[in-house]
Amino acid sequence: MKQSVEAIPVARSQRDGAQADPRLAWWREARFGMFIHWGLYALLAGRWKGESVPGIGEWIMHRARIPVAEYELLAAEFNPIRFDAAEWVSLAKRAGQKYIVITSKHHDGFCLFDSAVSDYDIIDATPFGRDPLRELADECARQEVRLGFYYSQTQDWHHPDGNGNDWDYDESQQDFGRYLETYVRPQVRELLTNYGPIGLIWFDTPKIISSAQSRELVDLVHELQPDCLVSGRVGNTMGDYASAGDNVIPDGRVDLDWETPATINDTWGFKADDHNWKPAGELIQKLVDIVSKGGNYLLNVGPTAEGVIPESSVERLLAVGDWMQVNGESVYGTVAGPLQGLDGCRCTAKDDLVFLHVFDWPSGGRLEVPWQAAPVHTAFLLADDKRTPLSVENRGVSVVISVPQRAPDPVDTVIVLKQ
Ligand code: FHN
Repeated sequence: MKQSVEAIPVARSQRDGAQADPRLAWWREARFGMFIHWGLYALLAGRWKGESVPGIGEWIMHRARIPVAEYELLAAEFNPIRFDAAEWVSLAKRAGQKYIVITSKHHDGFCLFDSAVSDYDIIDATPFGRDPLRELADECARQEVRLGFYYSQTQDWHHPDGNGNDWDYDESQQDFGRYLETYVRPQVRELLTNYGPIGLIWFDTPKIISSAQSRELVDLVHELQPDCLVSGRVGNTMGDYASAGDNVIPDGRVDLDWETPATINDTWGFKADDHNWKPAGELIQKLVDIVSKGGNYLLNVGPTAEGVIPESSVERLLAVGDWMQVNGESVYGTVAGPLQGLDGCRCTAKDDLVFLHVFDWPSGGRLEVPWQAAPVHTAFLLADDKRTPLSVENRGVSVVISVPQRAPDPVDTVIVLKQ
């Protein structure tokens, strides 16, 4: 089934052949990235004044209507002494993730970087005295992982002219244009000037931003770093690639550059009592499902206030990495495969290879899939170093492959087909 392009808020540039844009080549090759939501909310970990606050952790200020003057005090306690950029980047690498996107400023307004236009940043307002984005930028350069910055361009519950805080501010008195001009643009300039080459800026929740304002942000990013990509959530159908909803996987193939941002449990920012961790096998199948439809998977971790990525996330990412170690060829740089809409099976493709991802292993030692293209000459298990050929019967409308009785990999066994 082919998903209509309208099902995803579409970056307009995608409508006119942008899929050939070489600026996205690394991003298309990557297919799998690490999202990091980290900020003062990690200190609260989902609780305010002894009460558990429902909803996603990074929204606690909004959910509990915490006054700016009280929330700000958290900064003095934020001292993530266990933060180790090398460890985070190497975890992403071991998981098979080729890019990292970290919250430079989320909706709570706290800046995880040293900003000249704000004192509400990690250098000026916390005892930590280090700039994590600087350390991550250096480490990503060293370990050859692309780095991107999430930046909340519209919602800012701390800034008097930012959008979204109706408990401290009278929104009718706010000047959003002034906020963009005197705060957002200078900060975007800092992010794109002080940290070396940046892979992408991940704007989010456009809400009230106008078309002209989105356009100006896109232009600013491209003026400062022409190769830096802009997420579709800059708003008003702009940006270099489209974004599906959070944790949303389209029903079928989408012929755009698009990405699904997703959580491992239910929150983005750390929440101590969110234990709803998806099993590693589910994460692998989601990754494959997304890639088989032409998208990227940006999978989130929410480190603690001490700077530690929760062990439950680490374990799962390492398990995904083990699978990628064996099967990465069927993911990196692939496109949506020719077989779509099959139950229990997904399909990716690259050059002259078609990868069948079998989630539900057939009984009886034979796998039959619809096939009307040029006959399949060779089939083998991607995990088989010897590439022992599996016998293949081309039936005109389908192909039948003789397979082991038991699934070699109960999560996803990849069969390579060559015509
Ligand atoms: O409001 C944010 C949310 O906190 C989180 O950052 C996600 C990630 O995609 N984006 C927004 C909701 O869509």
